[in-house]
Amino acid sequence: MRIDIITVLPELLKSPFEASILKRAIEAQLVEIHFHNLRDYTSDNYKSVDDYQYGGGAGMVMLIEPIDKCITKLKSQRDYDEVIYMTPDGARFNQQIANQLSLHKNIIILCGHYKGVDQRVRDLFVTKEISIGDYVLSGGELAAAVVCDAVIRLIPGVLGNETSALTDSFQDNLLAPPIYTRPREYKGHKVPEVLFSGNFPEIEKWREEKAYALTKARRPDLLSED
Ligand code: 6GU
Repeated sequence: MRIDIITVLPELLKSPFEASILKRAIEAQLVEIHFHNLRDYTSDNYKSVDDYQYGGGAGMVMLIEPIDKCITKLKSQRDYDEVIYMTPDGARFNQQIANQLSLHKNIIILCGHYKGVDQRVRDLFVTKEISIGDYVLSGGELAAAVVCDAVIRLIPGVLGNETSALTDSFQDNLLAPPIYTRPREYKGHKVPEVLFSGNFPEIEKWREEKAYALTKARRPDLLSED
């Protein structure tokens, strides 16, 4: 998979890809990340990427021209499955969207900044708009890093144990059950006995019951989703 990220702040985005699982995924060539600084696509001496909005009102708007130049150049080099715009008014990101995105070959992620982009960018280039939750960040960069992390870990081979993404919270619309490791007893607090039974159907049943009870208590909304 190849991900091209268009941003005015590439430095804000780099570090999440330089550690742990994402770093290893890149080293193993399971994913390629390319950053594109919008300022490299400007046409005036000031390297403007934004301007005041027509009609008046607070906040700057990202210009269409540098974005057009960058996207058009990328599209001339390969086909893209999606051009994703990160924006607080996009569709709320979830595991299902992460699963879908992980199947793609090439995607572009455009990070919004200031008030956002000129509407014509959305009308002409963007195929999917994503928000990571109901709060406003100062830019789409951190949200893009969140989406990339969630997607990349789903690419086959990225996680050591292939099954471990399948047992994540949300994969079956259930939160994950409690997990334990040694010691068996810590300051009087014991690990549930069933986990030592060696009876795997019994252990699986316990985990399912715990996952269901936890989901019912914390996220009943997940149980009513299809
Ligand atoms: Cl994608 N961008 C911004 N600026 N704020 C957000 C967001 C995105 N998702 C949640 N809040």
